[in-house]
Amino acid sequence: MLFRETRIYPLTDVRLTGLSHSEQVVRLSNGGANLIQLREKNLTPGEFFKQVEQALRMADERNVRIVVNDRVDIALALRADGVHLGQKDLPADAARRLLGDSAIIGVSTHNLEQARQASRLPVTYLAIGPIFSTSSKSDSEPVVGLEGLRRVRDAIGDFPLVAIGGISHENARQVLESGADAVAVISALLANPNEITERTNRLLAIVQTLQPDR
Ligand code: TZP
Ligand code: MG
Repeated sequence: MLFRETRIYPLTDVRLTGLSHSEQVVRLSNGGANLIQLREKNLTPGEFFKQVEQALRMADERNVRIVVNDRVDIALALRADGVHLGQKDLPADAARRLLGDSAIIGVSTHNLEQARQASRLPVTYLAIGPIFSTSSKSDSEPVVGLEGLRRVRDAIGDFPLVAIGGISHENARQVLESGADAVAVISALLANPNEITERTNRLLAIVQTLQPDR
């Protein structure tokens, strides 16, 4: 199972770091991350394509799996490990048809009903958030909170669940104890580009002291 090997799931952010996606992959993987999502909201598709290509080269050498946010076409063309879809992106079953059975496919959800529905789709995991308030997403939905996260866990049984939004070194443990299999994180790892490796390493140390529930 995906989140047995890794309970941290960093996302890249070029605006926040001033670094290319591939440089972020290098720094995150040096800190121990082995599953990384490339998230891009500003570059052109052509520019993003080139950056994903470079990032995949770095990831291959380092045994890191790469999930591409939004762009099923780029993931398919470059044979990335998977794709992460929002509520308004391509339907999950279309992405599954294009990328095949072994692809990692994740879907974002923002409330209990969306999470229930996503758990019936042909996806590898679902993400729920924002758990806490966040400034990393411009059109962020209302916060779900730890209680909301627990309710989602109760509703979806063992379905792989990633929590996202406002997760930090201080609250990651509580988030995992509230039912998440993994924590997806942007600013807690990337806010200072010179500390990405150290912060990743430290978050990993915090979550590794917890035994997976499933
Ligand atoms: N989806 C829900 S919250 C969020 C995304 C992409 C942003 C998470 O960023 P941070 O900095 O870890 O709160
Ligand atoms: Mg999207």
